[in-house]
Amino acid sequence: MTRLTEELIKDVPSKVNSLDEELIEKIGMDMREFACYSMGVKKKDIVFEDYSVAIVPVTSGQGVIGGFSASVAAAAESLGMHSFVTRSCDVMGISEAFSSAADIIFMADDDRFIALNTRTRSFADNIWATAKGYVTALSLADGGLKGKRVLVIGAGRVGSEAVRILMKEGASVEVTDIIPRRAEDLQRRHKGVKARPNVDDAISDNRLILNASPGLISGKLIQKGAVISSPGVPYAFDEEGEKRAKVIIHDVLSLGVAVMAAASVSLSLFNIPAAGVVAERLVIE
Ligand code: 2YJ
Repeated sequence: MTRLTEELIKDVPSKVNSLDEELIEKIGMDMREFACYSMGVKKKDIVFEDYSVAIVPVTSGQGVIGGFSASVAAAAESLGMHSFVTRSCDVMGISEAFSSAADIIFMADDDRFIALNTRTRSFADNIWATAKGYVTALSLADGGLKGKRVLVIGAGRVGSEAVRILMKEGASVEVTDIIPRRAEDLQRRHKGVKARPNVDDAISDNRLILNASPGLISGKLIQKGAVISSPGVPYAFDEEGEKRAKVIIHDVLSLGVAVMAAASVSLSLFNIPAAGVVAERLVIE
């Protein structure tokens, strides 16, 4: 998974509020409604304002990313949650979050990004939340996916999870990756998934695309009227691609955080007391 950088997330806090307008235009829902819908709950069932969220900066691996914690805090605030970044990092930060009675603790190292619900002791994982959120957004933007062909670009962790979720939605899934073996692995793992060895051909053959790769996509390959949901960073599209596509849904952080937040809250709504489980395993399946 691509590591975020200070440069990639620098606009998150200032742009997070205008995301609502963009989402309404593209998928017919604002961020709160979208996050709830992704979890299969109604907007009125989650009172985001009741939740206190702590973000703990984590120094392990390549260390703290300037603006990362503040961006997660801004995304949680935009949902109506009360959020704060702990003064300390790591274990000291976690103890600070607990002693401040945070309901949900967000923390990320270079490999995992989780929202840990301190009431239910369960957690939502960013890889799952990103895949779930972007599949949901694609579905909303195109009036459902059942029986439709969708191409997943990138067979990494988000792409693989997206393939699994799309199959459950009843889509007919194609997958492509610059390393063809990875797409073939997914084909082997999921009955009905078709691996496409040539990335460019796969893109130009498909109108519905979920892009979970860090590569740039030439606009020449994009079909007119394409509907694209693109969690991949950096942003993959040029002017021509933007002109040809009907919709491109993309954001570096906030959408994933919103679904993680809704997932953590939904778990307490459903009063599921399980420890250390990824949200979907309980709520969706
Ligand atoms: O606390 C910090 O500032 C850092 N330890 C944050 C690290 C952020 N982690 C990543 O960028 C991982 N690749 C996961 C990010 C998932 C976003 N979709």
